[in-house]
Amino acid sequence: MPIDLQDTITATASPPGASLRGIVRISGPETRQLLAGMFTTPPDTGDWHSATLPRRWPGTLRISAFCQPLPAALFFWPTQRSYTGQTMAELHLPGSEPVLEGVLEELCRRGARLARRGEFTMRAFLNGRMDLLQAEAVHGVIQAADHDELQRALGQLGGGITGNLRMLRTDLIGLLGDLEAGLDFVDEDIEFVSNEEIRRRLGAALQLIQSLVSDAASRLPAGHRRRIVLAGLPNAGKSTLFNRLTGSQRAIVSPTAGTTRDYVSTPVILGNFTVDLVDTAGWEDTADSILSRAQEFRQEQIDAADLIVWCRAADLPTEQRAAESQLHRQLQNRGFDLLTVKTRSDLETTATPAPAEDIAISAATGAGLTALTERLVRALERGNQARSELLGTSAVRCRESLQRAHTCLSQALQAAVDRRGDELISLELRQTLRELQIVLGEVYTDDLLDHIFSHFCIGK
Ligand SMILES: Nc1nc2c(ncn2[C@@H]2O[C@H](COP(=O)(O)OP(=O)(O)OP(=O)(O)O)[C@@H](O)[C@H]2O)c(=O)[nH]1
Ligand SMILES: [Mg+2]
Repeated sequence: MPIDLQDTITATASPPGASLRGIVRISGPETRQLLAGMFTTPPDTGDWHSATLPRRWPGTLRISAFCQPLPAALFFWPTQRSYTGQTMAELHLPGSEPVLEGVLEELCRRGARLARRGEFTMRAFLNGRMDLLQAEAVHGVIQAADHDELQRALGQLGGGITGNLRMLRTDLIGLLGDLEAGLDFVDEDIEFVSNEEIRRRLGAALQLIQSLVSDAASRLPAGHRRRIVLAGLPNAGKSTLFNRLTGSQRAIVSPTAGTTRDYVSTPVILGNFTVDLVDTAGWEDTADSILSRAQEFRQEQIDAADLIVWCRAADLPTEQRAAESQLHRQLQNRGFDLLTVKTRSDLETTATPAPAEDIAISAATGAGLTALTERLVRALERGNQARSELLGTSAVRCRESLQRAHTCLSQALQAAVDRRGDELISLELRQTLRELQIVLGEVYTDDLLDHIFSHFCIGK
């Protein structure tokens, strides 16, 4: 999409459908003139046309399509100190679709054009009101799948990570300046910064980038929910547990082994997280085609799982235990995050001790279910610790640059340790700074902006 900041753009900024209040947003150099013939304030409230400070103005709006003036409030930002970094206004009106459409038509008739997806936020970015990480955070706040993701998006929007990266960049620019100044005086043996100091500063920089690299590697795109998959042998009580945890009867339960064929997935709230809970078919060898399709579905779900809850019936017949343990071990060996649950614990007999499990529950009596939920929340929090800063969408965009910045910094540090000369360190530092510029969105292409902002909604 061509980038044009001189057009005056408009869009509805409130959600579709009838509501008490609807909002039409306008941004661009012609905002004041466009509204001049439409919006009027009562005589005692002053003249909004000559306003120099942002303010709310009560009044009425005249639209040629309607006979009566509409009650409206105008929020007007006359200068560049607005969300978009240019003159901007919001009309707060009765939230009726025909009213909002009428206002948009009138504004377009007077010279505005309809805004594209994310165009208000793109203007904010292009006018320096926020950096790319913050612009991505605006989308993150809107799309947040749960409380935890919302917190991260708000942190990024507030500039937490940007602040750290900017500080790092300032320090690296300072270090580069010292190194390059030293290069000019290399014959006179003047040292602007000691080797020890270089190593200390590079080490600190590397630590920050290292944490961002692992953070970026593990982030999911915004709005992507994590997946907890219930697995185990047929009749282990997976579907019964699924129904208990989801408070539904979505999964069919029966004493016949092999009841679940297709998998069933439902979002559930666990602490601050919303996850997809998935019930799968019990694990069995089979030549039957429907059954084997069910086993394929199960395998797909297992492969996509963030956490597997392995269900092992307390009354599992002794002759099945060896095979069951083998399957369990296979999953462990493949490195899955696994929580082993002893199900149907009310049916346990003391005759033969069962293998050790993490936790025992009974879906029939409700025993252990609260403890299981707590364990699941803890497992989700554990999985979250390594990924505390970056939003998923930013992580996907920045992953390669962060990785390259990390490589350059490691090489710079190694060059300092080996005392291979300040030219080499400078070279690596220059490349690191270029990668940081990409992360902060100071270097970008139109295609990249298109890609980022096309995921936004219109009016944002
Ligand atoms: N007593 C008791 N029975 C249970 C418990 N959990 C499940 N059951 C019973 O065990 C049987 C199998 O339960 P399901 O939930 O269908 O087991 P599943 O693991 O989904 O089985 P498949 O879909 O065949 O793989 C049903 O008759 C349930 O009523 C429990 O905690 N206590
Ligand atoms: Mg089942």
